[in-house]
Amino acid sequence: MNGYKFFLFGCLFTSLTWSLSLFMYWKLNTKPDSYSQVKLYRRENTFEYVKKQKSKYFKSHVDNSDLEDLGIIKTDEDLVIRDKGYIDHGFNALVSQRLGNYRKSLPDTRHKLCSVIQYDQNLPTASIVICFYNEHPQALFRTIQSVIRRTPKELLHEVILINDYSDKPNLHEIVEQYLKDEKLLKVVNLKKTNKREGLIRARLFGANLATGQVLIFLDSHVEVNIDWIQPLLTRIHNNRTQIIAPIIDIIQPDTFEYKSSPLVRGGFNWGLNFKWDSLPKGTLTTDKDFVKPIKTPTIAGGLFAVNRDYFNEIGQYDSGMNIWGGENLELSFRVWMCGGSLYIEPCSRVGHVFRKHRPYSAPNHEDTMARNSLRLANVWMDDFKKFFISKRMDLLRLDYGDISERKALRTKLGCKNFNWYLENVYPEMLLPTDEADQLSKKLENVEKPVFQPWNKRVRNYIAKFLLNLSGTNLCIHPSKGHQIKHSGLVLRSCIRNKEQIWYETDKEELVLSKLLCLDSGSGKPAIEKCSETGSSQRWKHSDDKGT
Ligand code: LR7
Ligand code: MN
Repeated sequence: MNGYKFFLFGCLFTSLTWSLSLFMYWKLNTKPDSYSQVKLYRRENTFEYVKKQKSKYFKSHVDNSDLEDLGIIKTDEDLVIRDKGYIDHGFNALVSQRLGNYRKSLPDTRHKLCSVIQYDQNLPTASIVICFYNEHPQALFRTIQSVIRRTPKELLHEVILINDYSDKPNLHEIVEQYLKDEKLLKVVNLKKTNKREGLIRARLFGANLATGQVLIFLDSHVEVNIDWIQPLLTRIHNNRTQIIAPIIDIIQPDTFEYKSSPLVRGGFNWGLNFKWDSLPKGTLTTDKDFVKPIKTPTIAGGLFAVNRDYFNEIGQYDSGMNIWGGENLELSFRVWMCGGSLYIEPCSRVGHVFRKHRPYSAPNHEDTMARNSLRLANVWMDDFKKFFISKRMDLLRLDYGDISERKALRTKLGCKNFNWYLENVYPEMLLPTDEADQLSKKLENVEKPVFQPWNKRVRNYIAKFLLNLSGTNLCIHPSKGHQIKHSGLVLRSCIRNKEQIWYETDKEELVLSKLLCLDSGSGKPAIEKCSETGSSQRWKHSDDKGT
């Protein structure tokens, strides 16, 4: 009796294992042509990886897993490459170098529904314009290779590469030789400007050489992801006045890990800095919402696609803008106010290296962001420019050059006014006066507002950070203690505690642990009681995006 039961159980077990193996064999040998199979296809890679790594633990992001060892310092030379790289590029150049000219697999960060979308065969062709200044060679090569290998041939009209008069020795020759060796000179057109122009005029130089139907601008340290171009071209194909940006995924500057970005849209503040805003509540409820284009008041500026004729019709860029900054808001306001529109396409993903700091400055250390912002405020913002100026009284006497041509463009195109833009495109944007009203309303509802004795107004904290000496583990630290007035400042190992966490306020103060303000009054930096008026407590940093 027992033997019989055992036999029956054995038969059942064997047939079950066989059916399961047959099923697995069939699944793993089928190509991923629909979403339900995509996951399995990814798991195939996982299996390969697990085999390769043998005893190593399992990782969810298969494609980033090989990065682990790339940062290991083996020689003194490695150390120099890494540390000099942080200064020259704002990222770990040793990892970038070892990662090489192309990375085969990136995590597919799109929503699952994106991979089943069938795109029109008959899309317009694209000229990709990339300008660079002193870029790290491998970062640039990865940008080019990712474009060439992840763009269907018939859609890639050309890549236009503009060297913005880089002064790194031999960089131009290195790039030229690389393109020759890789036989890329047919697709990639490398040109150099005659002087340092800045990213705005360098892009214009490239755009004016282009002959494809659509222009796509990219920064020189990006990697485009799977099927990145089709969603962009599709939108423009359907409506020539839409400008479309991809979702900008994050390439981490220390490890080069590729991470997905959430769906957000672009906005700005009255300091005329670009910022990301979360989507209005309820926008993302069903799966389908995750693949719909996102209407956006502004774009980040670095990566977008535009119909080439339309780009020329609406006045390209303001060529009077120098080096860096402001052109993204100028383009955004202009497009909306003059009849076009801006969208972010969630199925198009491009990774961008978010650097630790901007590693270059403008000639003569000009604050080009300020100058460019003044130009755009005076051309496009009508009376609302006062809100910018009142935040930046220091700019009142700054010479921002001649803007008559841009004003004439606005008249010629018959554009709507800035009030229309705010009401219709960015109704969430509060005027500083509304902000004050909202704040006092909030205060009315607070029964006993608690004020610190030193604090006559409610401080509005807009950022929180350590002051970290770039490329080191050293942070600014009070010599006597964070609660002690007149305490000087020294460098100590970063420990992220009360003694090191600074808060930036909307009045440009830097407040240590929300208590005492960074002060330069005595000639040496120290922490002092926060005063309402003292200009010795107002601090500016040239890049507030952390890029
Ligand atoms: O003088 C220069 N000449 C250049 O050719 C200075 C820069 N450049 C090149 C540079 O090599 C790079 O390829 O221009 C490109 C952009 O410069 P970055 O990478 O220093 O700019 P960023 O990434 O710090 O800043 C963002 O804002 C800029 C405002 O002028 C531009 O619009 C950038 O394109 C833009 N980048 C992005 O939108 C990527 C996503 C970041 C975010 C948010
Ligand atoms: Mn960039």
